[in-house]
Amino acid sequence: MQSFLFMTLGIVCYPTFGGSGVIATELGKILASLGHCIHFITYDRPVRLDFFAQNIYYHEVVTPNYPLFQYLPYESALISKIVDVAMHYNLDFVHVHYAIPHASAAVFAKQILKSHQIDLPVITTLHGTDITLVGKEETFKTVIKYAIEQSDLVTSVSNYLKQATYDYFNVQQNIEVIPNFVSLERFRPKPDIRNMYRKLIAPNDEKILIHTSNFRKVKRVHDVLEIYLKVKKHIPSKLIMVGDGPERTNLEKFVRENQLTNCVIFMGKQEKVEDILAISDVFLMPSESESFGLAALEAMACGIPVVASNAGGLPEVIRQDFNGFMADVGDIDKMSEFVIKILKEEKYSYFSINALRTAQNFDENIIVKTYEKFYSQILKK
Ligand code: GMT
Repeated sequence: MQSFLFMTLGIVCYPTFGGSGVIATELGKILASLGHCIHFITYDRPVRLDFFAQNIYYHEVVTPNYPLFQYLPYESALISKIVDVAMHYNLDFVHVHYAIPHASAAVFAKQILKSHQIDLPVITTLHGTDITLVGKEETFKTVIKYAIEQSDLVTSVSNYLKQATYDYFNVQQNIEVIPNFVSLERFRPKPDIRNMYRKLIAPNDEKILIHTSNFRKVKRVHDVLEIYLKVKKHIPSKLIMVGDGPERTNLEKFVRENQLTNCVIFMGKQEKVEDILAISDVFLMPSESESFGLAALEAMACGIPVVASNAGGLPEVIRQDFNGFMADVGDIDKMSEFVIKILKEEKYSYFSINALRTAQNFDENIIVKTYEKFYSQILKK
């Protein structure tokens, strides 16, 4: 990949396992490897920033406590940090991921910098729940709309999310769709890992279903268990649950009540998801809403077909009866039928190969190039 001009940029993101933080961190890492200078600004080391390399800096946002504060003023601390980094490291622009509070903080920082005769262009990437859940809260609406309109450039991760943003916020702003991406080097079929570890989970050659998420309501994790229960009646199988979150206790209760403790494995948060995907057969994503579905894309890159709901941006990633299947949100019967269909020996490799092919369209090397080109609009202005 050829870089025409080296840029110095700030990246503001959530440092967690969530998709927006993962995309922001991977984007920064690749841009740094291309020679650009990246300043991560966030409250903790991003989980995917597991090493430090040339051209990568990390600025921690610390929010001091004070007895008067019922809630810590993180946004104010973030604004100050963006101003500080922009001034001292001569940022060409800041790229913020997730509207709240990152876009609004960056817009405020831009205004402060203007009073010092410094121009800091703001690029905002909308990821999903910042529009479809948090964004729907009346309390945040005014701020999100303003932050989007005052950003210099805005991207969204799917056509669905772009339209949802226009529908909810009626924003006067051009929104460029740049989809999520995946490292095909990291997420790929791994026959050696599969041979070595599969039998630990499935000693009798059972099929393995997998779900990864933050176990929030929006993910409909209970549907995952219900789908599995139905599949298990027809096909000897196991279910791996990767991640953690508010629904976990209820899920574990369900597993115990249904005598599934030997069949459903809760693995908690995992850094090397790619190795767990490598031993799995079908990925489940029955979400209520999903702007893109990065976890599904990562599964596909490992050759794992997906059964999902046809919500949000998922139809932009999953093709019916090609790399997986989709059904209406909550249609557990259909989703379990689809899993059984995929697992039929004679059909499985068709879905698996198509999943791999689909993932190639979202190769990080292609999509990061798109971001790089997009950034150049700012520098030309
Ligand atoms: O899915 C989550 O709850 C995490 C969330 C986030 O903001 O980190 O993910 C959103 O952004 C991802 C990266 O762009 C998308 O792939 C996910 O589809 C999106 N999640 C939802 O829309 C629910």
